[in-house]
Amino acid sequence: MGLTAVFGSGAGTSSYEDFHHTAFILLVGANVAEAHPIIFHHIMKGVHNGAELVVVDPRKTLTAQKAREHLQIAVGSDIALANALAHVIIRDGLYHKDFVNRATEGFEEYAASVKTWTPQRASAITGISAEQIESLAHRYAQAPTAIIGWTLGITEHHNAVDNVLALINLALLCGNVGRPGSGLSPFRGQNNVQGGGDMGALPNRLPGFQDLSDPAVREKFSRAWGVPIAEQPGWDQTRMFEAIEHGRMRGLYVIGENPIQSEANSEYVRHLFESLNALVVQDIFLTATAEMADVVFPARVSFAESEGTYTNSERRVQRVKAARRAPGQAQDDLWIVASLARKMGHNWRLQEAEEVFDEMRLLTTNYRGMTYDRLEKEHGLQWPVPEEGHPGTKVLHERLWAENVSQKAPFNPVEWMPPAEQVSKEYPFLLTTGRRLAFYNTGVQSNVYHHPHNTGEWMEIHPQDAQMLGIEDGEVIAVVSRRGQLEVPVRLSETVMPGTVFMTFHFPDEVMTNLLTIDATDPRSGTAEFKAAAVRLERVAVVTADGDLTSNALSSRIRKEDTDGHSKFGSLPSRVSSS
Ligand SMILES: Nc1nc2c(c(=O)[nH]1)N[C@H]1C(S)=C(S)[C@@H](COP(=O)(O)OP(=O)(O)OC[C@H]3O[C@@H](n4cnc5c(=O)[nH]c(N)nc54)[C@H](O)[C@@H]3O)O[C@H]1N2
Ligand SMILES: Nc1nc2c(c(=O)[nH]1)N[C@H]1C(S)=C(S)[C@@H](COP(=O)(O)OP(=O)(O)OC[C@H]3O[C@@H](n4cnc5c(=O)[nH]c(N)nc54)[C@H](O)[C@@H]3O)O[C@H]1N2
Ligand SMILES: [Mo]
Repeated sequence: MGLTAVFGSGAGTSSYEDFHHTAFILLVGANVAEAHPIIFHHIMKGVHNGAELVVVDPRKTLTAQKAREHLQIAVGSDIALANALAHVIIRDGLYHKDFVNRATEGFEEYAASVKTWTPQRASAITGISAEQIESLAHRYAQAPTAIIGWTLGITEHHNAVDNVLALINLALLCGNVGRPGSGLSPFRGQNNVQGGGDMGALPNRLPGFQDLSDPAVREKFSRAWGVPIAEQPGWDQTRMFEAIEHGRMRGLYVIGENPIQSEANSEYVRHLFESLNALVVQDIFLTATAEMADVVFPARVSFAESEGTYTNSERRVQRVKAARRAPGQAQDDLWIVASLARKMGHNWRLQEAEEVFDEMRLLTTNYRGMTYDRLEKEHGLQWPVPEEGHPGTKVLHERLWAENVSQKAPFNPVEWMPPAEQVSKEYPFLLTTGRRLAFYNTGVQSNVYHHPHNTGEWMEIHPQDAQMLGIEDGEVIAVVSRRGQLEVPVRLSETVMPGTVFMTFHFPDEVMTNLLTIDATDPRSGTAEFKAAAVRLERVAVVTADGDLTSNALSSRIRKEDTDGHSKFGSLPSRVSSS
């Protein structure tokens, strides 16, 4: 949303290769070492070549440990930091005046908006010293080239779009976009998030990010598909959930997601799903969501058995080939969707992946010059590739450096807002959630094998906080938020700061983290604030065999048998009624 608002397309502007020769890499809310190891490899190559790496993260992550400087920022305060950096850069005249005049608009208003954002003011909010802010501002502005990379520490907040705009403003200010070695780089979560967007899996866009509100675009697709294209955008997930709540949506078809465990405030999500007339789930595993479904479509063909393409974070469309044949009569997602359409009376042919790709080429300029043959020979191509002779595009928005810039990039002044939920006497800790290297999202795909590091969920808590609460390393404690509660073993760790605790959401069958998280969403992007929920921690007293009250100290994971029957642990009963 942020990138589209400023540049007209929602994609990272630079290439992995830009990390190799940039002077400065600023990572904000991104644990690249654990969540994007391939990209991290490119970043470390840059560091090896002399790039300065600065990491802004509330936790001392593996990524932060590799940085020249780690700024341990308070959760949800990134706009305060970005505005203060801009304040210093403008105050000291270090911004790229030529670029700002030529390629941007709204500078005066933006400069006025950061006027009050002194490093002192930001320091009080972020917990980062004013000196560190001054110094970072100077180093970022004076670096000949610089890339800002970010992920969920920025985008999983109730003011996610503002968070992103604050970072874009900084890059515009210093001319750090649209040229080699400089750029704005959101790392895509899954292997094909970018590809999903490219295909038009967004409520207000058609394939190639073409705008649904443009009559010419609708006309084009309407002719190609032989059906009228509705003018009004569809619903994003937040809107759908609202519609279910109000009885305006009665059926849901879920493909390749496990929302009952991955959505924030999962007790509420479960309640919504139970109220549906029809829930259809299409997955390669029988997930907790599938267990609730009226109908399950087994998509038994996995990535390793499929043909197609993936688009990665640098817009590179890459050919994937089936490495093995799918078992028995297993069918892939494309076949299932097409067959369903046929049952519904539409005359869809059962197509091969390449035919779908060729249709994409026909209807979108970004893909026009790509063929399966080229993708294979040239190790993927970066869109836009407007015609067959085109080599692909490494750097987006080079037009901003032209003599006469036709479409200027606007500054968007943004104000800091605290997380939706503040700590209070009753809920004195801020819980932030995220990932660990050896596990994947809700664990459906990563918990099926046994791994020596598979110790289950634990909560990271600073030793100082643990001492204050009288909690020992390995002890199982209760965690309570306004939405739910659960029990989890703790690990004392200085990777978090006092007052902040960290959990993953990788083991929902045992520890259902999303019972705690808050479903406050950004009204524009629809993303929930997974990164900030106020919680209270309580010792769990148990009665021992001889009648004593002791704390329940367990160093191993909570076993499934211990938690079965407690709905709060997320072992979900099947649906009561499916009428
Ligand atoms: N191993 C592994 N890799 C994965 C995944 C996985 O499950 N496992 N999932 C994939 C997916 S879907 C995604 S979207 C990506 C996500 O990739 P990342 O976004 O890198 O992963 P997270 O751990 O969710 O969060 C990143 C960091 O944000 C920090 N953070 C939290 N709150 C704030 C804040 O307010 N400000 C700042 N500056 N930082 C904050 C956290 O401490 C954390 O280190 O990973 C992908 N890669
Ligand atoms: N607390 C907390 N919650 C979070 C987050 C967080 O940081 N903290 N992060 C959020 C983010 S960024 C994300 S992306 C979501 C992820 O949430 P989900 O996408 O719901 O989680 P996954 O476990 O990745 O589920 C993917 C499903 O797709 C299935 N699948 C895999 N391949 C195929 C296939 O080829 N075809 C079909 N049909 N199915 C397939 C898998 O079996 C699995 O069930 O979680 C969100 N939830
Ligand atoms: Mo994600």
